[in-house]
Amino acid sequence: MSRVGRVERNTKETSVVVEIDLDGSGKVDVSTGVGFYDHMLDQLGRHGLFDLTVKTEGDLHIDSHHTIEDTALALGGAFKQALGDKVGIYRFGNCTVPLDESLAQVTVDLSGRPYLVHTEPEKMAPMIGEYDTTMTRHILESFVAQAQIALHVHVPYGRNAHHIVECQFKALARALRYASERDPRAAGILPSTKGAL
Ligand SMILES: [Mn+2]
Repeated sequence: MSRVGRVERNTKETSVVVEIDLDGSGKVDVSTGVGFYDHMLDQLGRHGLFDLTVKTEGDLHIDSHHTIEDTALALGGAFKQALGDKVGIYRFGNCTVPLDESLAQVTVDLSGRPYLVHTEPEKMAPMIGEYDTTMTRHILESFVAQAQIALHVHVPYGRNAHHIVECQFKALARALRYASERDPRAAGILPSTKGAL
């Protein structure tokens, strides 16, 4: 049984296609027109061991906001689709990832309810290439809203903006992988006493 998701999203601001295979091998083909964001989505696929295709054409003549946000929305939707009925998965996952001087701690519950808690250093370079660093929280909000997961992301310390953002995507990738992977002891079992996730 394959666990794949596909979302196509078209508005006057952006056209987005996202495909994800949760049981992939980290094969990534991403192009959003925002170099640093491509680099982050590459981390997500690689460290999540997801096969991930992202094609976004957005209104970059305005700025990168819609392009980044709408891609995150589609990614969240595709991830939720791929999770399917959530039978036999671990459900919870966490990972702490350092990147030189920066540290990210990510905890996830594939709960069916959207909730984000996010903290990162307030002082950070405002831009990384065309990537506005205030967009990281907006990406996580958008992803969480569509994926319907509880996500806690904390960067207790860090100095370099590139490192601060990248360690969050790496830890997110690994936490999502652990939570979505099949638990060999739980085959056929839904990880909820409520009977629904
Ligand atoms: Mn927005």
